[in-house]
Amino acid sequence: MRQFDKSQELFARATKLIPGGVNSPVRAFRSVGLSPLYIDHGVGGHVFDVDGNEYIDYISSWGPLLLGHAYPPVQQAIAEELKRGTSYGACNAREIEMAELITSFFPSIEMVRMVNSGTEATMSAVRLARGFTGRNKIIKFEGCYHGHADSFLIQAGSGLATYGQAGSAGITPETAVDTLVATYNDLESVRHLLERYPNEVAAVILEPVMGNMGLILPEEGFLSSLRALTQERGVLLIFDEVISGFRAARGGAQELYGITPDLTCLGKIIGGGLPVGAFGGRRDIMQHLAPLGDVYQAGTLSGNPLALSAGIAMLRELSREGFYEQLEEQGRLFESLIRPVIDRYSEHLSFNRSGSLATLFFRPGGVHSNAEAKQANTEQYARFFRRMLQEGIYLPPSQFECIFLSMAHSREDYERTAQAMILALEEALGH
Ligand code: HOZ
Repeated sequence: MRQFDKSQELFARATKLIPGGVNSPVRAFRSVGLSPLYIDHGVGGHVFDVDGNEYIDYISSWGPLLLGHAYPPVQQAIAEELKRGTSYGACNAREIEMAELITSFFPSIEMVRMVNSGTEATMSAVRLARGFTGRNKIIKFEGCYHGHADSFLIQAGSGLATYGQAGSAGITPETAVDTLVATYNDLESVRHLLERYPNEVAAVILEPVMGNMGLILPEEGFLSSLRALTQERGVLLIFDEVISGFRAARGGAQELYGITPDLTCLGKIIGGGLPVGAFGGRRDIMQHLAPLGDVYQAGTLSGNPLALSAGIAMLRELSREGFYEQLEEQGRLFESLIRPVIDRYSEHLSFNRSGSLATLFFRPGGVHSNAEAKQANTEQYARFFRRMLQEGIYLPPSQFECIFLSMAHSREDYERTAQAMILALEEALGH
C-alpha cells in the first residue's frame, strides 16, 4: 500500500490557513474521498509526491504540459530569461514574438492581447464583445467552463460540476440575468434564446470541444450551424480554446472543425507551465481595446517575459514538422491499449477521445451531452480513482475533468495503465 503521510501532514497545515486547504477546488480530492497529494516534482510524463511515490501523470497540469514535466528547452528558456529579470510592467520583445507565433498558428486571430490566465482571457473577451456590439447579454452552454469570472459561473462544468453546484454565491442577480444558458449540441436552444432576446445578445461563448464535463465532442454540423446562426444575427462567436488550443490541432479545434470564430481565448500551453492567457481575433473588434478604443483591459504582469519565454519555447517545439501527427499517434496508442479493458466492462462505461484528450465515463451507451455526462456514476469513478492511485496512476480527481496525454508518455505507461485498469474496474464496479 502506498503511504501518503507527508501529504496528509501538509494538508492538515494547509487547511488552517488556506480555505479547504487548496487554491483551486478540484485538486482538493473531495469528490474522490481522499485528501490531496502534494507533488514534489515532475519528470516527463510522471510526477513524484512528497512521500516519494511515483505516478504516471494524466493531468499534465490540466493541459499546459503537452511536452511533459521539466521539459529541457522550456526550462532553458526560463533560466535564460531569469538572468535578465522577472517583470518590468513595460513593453518587452517577448510579447511581439508570442503575438507572431499565436497569429501564425491561428489564422482567425489578427490581433491578440496577453493576459495572465484563461479566466482573464474569457472575461476580457466578453467585455470586448459587449463594448463592440453595444449589447449586454451573452449565451453560454450548460457544462462549459470558462474560468471563474462572474458571468460564467452559471451551470458551469469543472469544479462546479465536480461538487454538484449549479452556480456560485456572490454573483449579483443583475449579472446573472445577462448570462443565458443554452444546451451544447442543440442549435435550437441557441436559436430559441436569440429569438427571445432579439438584438440583446453580444456573444455566444463555448468550448468548441467540451473539456470541463469530461470530454464531450461537438456533433456533426453543430459548430458550423452555430457559426452561421451567430453571423446571421450579428452575434459574436467566441471560442474558448484554453484547453483545445494547440492541442486539438495546430490551430486548435477551429482548425479541426474548419470554423472561423470572431474571438478566441487561449491559455495553458502558451505559458509552457507558467501563468499566461491571451485573447484575440478580428482586427476590427480588437481595435476597440484601450488605448485604441473604449473597452478597458489591463494588467501589470500581462506579457510577463518569464512566462512568455516559456510559452515561446513551447510553441517552437510544436511548430516542428510532424508534431501533431505524433500527438495524434499518442492518443491512438493510448486508446488501442486500454480499449480491450473498456470493452470488457462496456455495460458500465463509455469512452470519449479526441487526439490527446480523453474521458472514461462511468455511464454506458456513450456520452454526447452534458445531461448524459451528469448521469455518470461518480461513486464508481471515486473507487476507480482510488485504486488507480494505489497502482501509481494519477487521474483527474473528478469524473468531470479530462485525461491529458502528453508527448512524454510512453507505450510502457499506457500498458501499465491498462493493467491497473483491470484491477481498478473490478473494484469500482464490484465484480
Ligand atoms: N479548472 C481546472 C480544470 N479544468 C482545475 C484547476 C485546478 O484545480 O488546478
